[in-house]
Amino acid sequence: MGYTIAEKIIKAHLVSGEMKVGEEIGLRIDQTLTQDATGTMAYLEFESMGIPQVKTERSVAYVDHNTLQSGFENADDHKYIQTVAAKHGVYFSRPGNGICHQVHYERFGIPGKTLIGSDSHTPTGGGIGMLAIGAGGMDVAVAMGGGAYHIPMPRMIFVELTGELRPNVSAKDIILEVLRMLSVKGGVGAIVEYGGEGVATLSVPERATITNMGAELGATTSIFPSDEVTRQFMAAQDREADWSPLASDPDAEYAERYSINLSELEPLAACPNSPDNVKPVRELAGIKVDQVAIGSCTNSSFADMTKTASVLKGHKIADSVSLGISPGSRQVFSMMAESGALTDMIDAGARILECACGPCIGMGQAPKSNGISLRTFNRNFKGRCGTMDAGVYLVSTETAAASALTGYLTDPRELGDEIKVDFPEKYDVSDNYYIYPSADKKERGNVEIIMGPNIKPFPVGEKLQDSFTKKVILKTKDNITTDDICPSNAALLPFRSNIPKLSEHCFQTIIPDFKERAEKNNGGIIIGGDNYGQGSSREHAALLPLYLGIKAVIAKSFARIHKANLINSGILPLEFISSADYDSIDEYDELELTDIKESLVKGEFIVKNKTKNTEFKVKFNGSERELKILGYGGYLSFA
Ligand code: MIC
Ligand code: SF4
Repeated sequence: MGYTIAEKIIKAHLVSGEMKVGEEIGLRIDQTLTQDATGTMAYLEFESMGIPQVKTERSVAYVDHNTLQSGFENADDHKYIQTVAAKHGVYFSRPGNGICHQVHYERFGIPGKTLIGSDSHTPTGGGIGMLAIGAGGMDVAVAMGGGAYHIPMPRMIFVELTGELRPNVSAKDIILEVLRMLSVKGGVGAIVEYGGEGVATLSVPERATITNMGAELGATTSIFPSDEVTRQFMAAQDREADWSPLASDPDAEYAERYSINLSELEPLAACPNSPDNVKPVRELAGIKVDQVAIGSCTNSSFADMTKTASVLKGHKIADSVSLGISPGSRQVFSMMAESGALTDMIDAGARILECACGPCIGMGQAPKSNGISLRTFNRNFKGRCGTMDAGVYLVSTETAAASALTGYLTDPRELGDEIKVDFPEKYDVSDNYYIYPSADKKERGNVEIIMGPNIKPFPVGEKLQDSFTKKVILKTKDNITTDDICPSNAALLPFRSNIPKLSEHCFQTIIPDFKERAEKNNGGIIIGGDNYGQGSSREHAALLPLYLGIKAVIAKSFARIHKANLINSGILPLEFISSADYDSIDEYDELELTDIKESLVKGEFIVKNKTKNTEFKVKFNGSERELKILGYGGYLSFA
């Protein structure tokens, strides 16, 4: 039997386990990336392991999320990351250099290598043929220290692309179509591979748009072959020597197969408040738009910026619209200046923002009350833009730019002309925004780590108790996001290094008093629905509940990264066997768990609902390694 692309990379990096779907495998990790919002925790964790130098081929620390610096907190975090990187052999990408995923595939991504990053959109690197996976900070810290990264062996999904995109339909519409077909749960436990004749018609940045938003499918990662298009892109980035071809075998087997005829696709939009709530723009045409935001790691390449500029050139944006544009990287920004694209945008009335995540993570540019915001981003969860009652639509660059001119949600095919871009033969490559670690290890060792007062120690779990009785202090519905558990916006992002402060806002998008409930009841248990913890990789979504005394989350199912983060924090992630049991529980019911250690080994627990005087079964679906981590009360006590 032949291998898929991902299976080939996994096989070449396998350090433990068997490649059987669902069984835990350990992978050797070639590269890691962190960003600042998850990076401070990851480096604090790395430091607590006492390993002097990172052991990967390349580890990069990006600063791209918290660049607003509304107080000293962000700047302190940046300094900490800069110094900790210099000390331990990590490449530092300064604020202003761009969004980690965009910069990483431009500068460091290598086909066939493994990459894990403390950010859920790390799979962007799949656009260049890497096995790139989002993880919690602790797992990235372990990989930096040379440890394996563990995941359940994913099943393989194949998406065949046939035909060719018609004018003004784009890669974003392809991934929105996949989301429409598979939903935000459809990729859970899977790797999505793209193939077919349509692949050769897509550039690396377009492929990266698709693999980026594979995170919204819940997929472990997504990947494209490394082919002639990849070679040309890497040559244009002065990195041809890093290129090698990579394709699946003709007889590779996939658990699921889908096919998309690119010639039949039309512009699509994900409507509020979920990336899989997808409709044709044609059906939404005419919705009045207050804000348009172009950028984020999904659509901020030079091609996206050139398309935007060509739509705006010689026009004025609608009076009712505020248009914000954030280029993805210094390279993109510099080339926009060089090519005149920047002038076209400014002349049309656009607001040019820093090369950073910016509005995508609520760092500024919140829309007005009840505002309608069109964004080329990847997530439209309620409140994420900074305005709770805003309606956010996720669209392609073409749709966003066209709508900025008309003031209404507009199908870009109505513009008439084809928005065409030529891919540059040479990208502008410069290292001026990087600080490379000293080649002299002794010199690295002498670097003083600077830590501001906002950086507080992270909580560490207690050894697992064999029984406990706790109240259900929150019962949630399906698809709860880590943005719900640990909200992020301009006011809260500065506190990513300060768990006690951040814990005041735990679950704030759902209830105002989670912390009080936890304090009054001496911690507790959370009941969740399906796909609990989808979205961002932020391990804060496990650390805040840990800090507040949460002992277990019992859900219908978990999102992969969040489940790993709960285990690393020593919180039990248990799953309902029958959804009727989920229905039978009410908030403040008192649940008793006994014989915990034995039940973990068996994989099955009996939970007593003392309030209702009933019993029900739940399961623990985890590896022996995870069982041990839970036994010790989290990864740090286990290691
Ligand atoms: C996101 O897009 O939600 C983030 C912000 O990039 C997160 C990371 C974080 O919360 O710091 C992610 O996707 O993992
Ligand atoms: Fe940054 Fe948004 Fe991408 Fe997350 S999704 S890395 S916040 S640009």
